[in-house]
Amino acid sequence: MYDVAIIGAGSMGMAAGYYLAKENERVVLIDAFDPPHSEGSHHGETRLIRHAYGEGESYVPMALRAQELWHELDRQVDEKLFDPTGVLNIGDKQSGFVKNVIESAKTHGLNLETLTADEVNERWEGFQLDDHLMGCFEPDSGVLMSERCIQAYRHLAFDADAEFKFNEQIQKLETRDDEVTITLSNETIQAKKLIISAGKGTNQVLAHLNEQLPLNPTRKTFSWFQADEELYHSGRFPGWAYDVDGKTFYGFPSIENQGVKLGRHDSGHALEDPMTLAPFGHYEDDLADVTSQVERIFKEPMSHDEGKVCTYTNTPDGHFIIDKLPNHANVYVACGFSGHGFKFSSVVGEILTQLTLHGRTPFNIEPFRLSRFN
Ligand code: PYC
Repeated sequence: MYDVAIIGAGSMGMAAGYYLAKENERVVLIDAFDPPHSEGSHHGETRLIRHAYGEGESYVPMALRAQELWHELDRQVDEKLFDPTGVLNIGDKQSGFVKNVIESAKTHGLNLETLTADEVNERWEGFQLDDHLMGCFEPDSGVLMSERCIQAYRHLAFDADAEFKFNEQIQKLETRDDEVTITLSNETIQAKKLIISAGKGTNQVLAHLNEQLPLNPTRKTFSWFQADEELYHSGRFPGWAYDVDGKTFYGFPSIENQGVKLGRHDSGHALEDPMTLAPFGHYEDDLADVTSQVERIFKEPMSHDEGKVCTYTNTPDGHFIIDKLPNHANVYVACGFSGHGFKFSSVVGEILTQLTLHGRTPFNIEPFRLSRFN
């Protein structure tokens, strides 16, 4: 009998697997693929970590703890996991995102520099922001190497005796008061507690328990552009988030000569079958969205190099779900990260560890409760 089974060993699940195994829990991680992989929400090499949080000031304590845990993880492995590029939050004065960034910094005493468009363009010559925009620069945040982070947690979890069942589909799932039974293709697993962190596949897992959550898997794209390394390399150019006229984008400097990466955060195509994604280029806006953004904010022309697709698992309000599943003892769900969750996966792993071990966490997870959808 395992202490904890985790279904979905992507960002959140792999981190939880490591922190639980480190606490000497007997842990099994189950995944439909072999993580890190490109079927979840952690591929594409990089993710931003932002501290002054445009989605709401209540995320800040989690963002700061997540950053501490990423630094700790970085020290435990040979490869670099975090690049301290800083992040520039761009918007007009009406942008709710930028207002939240400023509010977050004030409330939590974060390092934040507020700059006019001219000041931004002067400091980072690769930008050409319009006059009506402003930038809020967080020098302490930056870029996470997302696939390497999952790989690092995987190694550490393995070393701490976590067991892996990868490339496995759930055939059957049953919960009883003090026990969960999971049937895979060739074996049946029993555990005292269960964490479901299956990303876009969460409702497919929950269907075995006759449960469903308000999750809307959405097809998203991101692209790399060839850029002048002199202006756009990560020692010189920051990560950035952009909220103007209701359109939101995010982007990265060129890291390890890979070119500039960016994607559109809002919009996207709703997925009827979350397991089937049309390839990049299938829709006209796959390329049009990013090329128009490149022309809008960068000084230098850039040519499109490569595009990829991924899935956001969106909730109706864009906020996460981290909670106990009602009607099932000892089952926790962490899902609906709505395209801005990766940076938190270290701390979500810690929170899931606290919840499964003690039934509570010192972090405020009230905004992430399922009861908000009642
Ligand atoms: O939340 O910073 C973010 C982000 C980057 C890419 C998608 N979301």
